Amino acid sequence: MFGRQYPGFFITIEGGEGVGKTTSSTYIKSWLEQHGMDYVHTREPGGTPLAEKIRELLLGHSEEAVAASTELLLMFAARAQHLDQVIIPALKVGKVVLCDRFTDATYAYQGAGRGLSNEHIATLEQLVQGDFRPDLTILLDLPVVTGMTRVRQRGELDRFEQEALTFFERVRTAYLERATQFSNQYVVVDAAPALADVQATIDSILHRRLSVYAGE
Ligand code: Z5A
Repeated sequence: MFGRQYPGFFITIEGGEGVGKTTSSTYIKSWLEQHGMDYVHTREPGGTPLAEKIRELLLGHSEEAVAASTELLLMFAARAQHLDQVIIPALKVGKVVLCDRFTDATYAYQGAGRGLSNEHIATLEQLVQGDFRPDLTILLDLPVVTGMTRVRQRGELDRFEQEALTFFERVRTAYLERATQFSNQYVVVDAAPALADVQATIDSILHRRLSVYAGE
């Protein structure tokens, strides 16, 4: 059920803009602490000093247009470093790794959003991570317009957040399609209800998927 390759457990949080990934990660961290689990919380792109520099390149605004293939390669360059330095070492010693976004985001944003081929993404995925995949992906799902309203209330928009609504509709559709295709990995959570209801749903998912791991 867990740790297909390593003794630890790898959880990823995915979803479009404004769905509440950071808010939910904070809730999951406190859940893991309450249940006495040793965990590492990290994010993509980023998670190591080098990968965080790549994140700045990817999210910052620049005069020079960023080619879609450059964006794709930078995502995987950051991921290779992150896997090597943080994710795999933590899983090897039996920790839970909680990661805000991972390769599913690449399929959604660079694949469906930018229109790059899924075959090319799969080739890079295989090169960088082999058969390694998340044990659990929590996909927070929300209508795009609702999510963008939340993001605009939050403040200044990064380079991705300035894309058109149609871009984010493609991203959302791709996520939902992947959730159907990889139903063992994914759990889809409706992110529209009040925060307490979203957290109650996440609580039951964690109990179901981590109870063996927590020794419950
Ligand atoms: N990206 C990519 O293209 N390819 C890749 O392979 C990867 C990433 C890995 C950075 O990601 C960008 O990188 C991202 C995709 C791209 N595009 N963008 N932008 P990021 O994860 O760092 O950025 P983000 O999408 O903005 O994540 P975030 O900061 O976690 O935002 P969020 O999901 O919107 O979460 P939030 O800040 O917790 O919630 C947003 C607001 O809604 C906030 O004010 C909350 O208080 C509020 N909120 C949350 N839940 C609720 C509920 N239930 N009701 C009402 N209000 C709520």
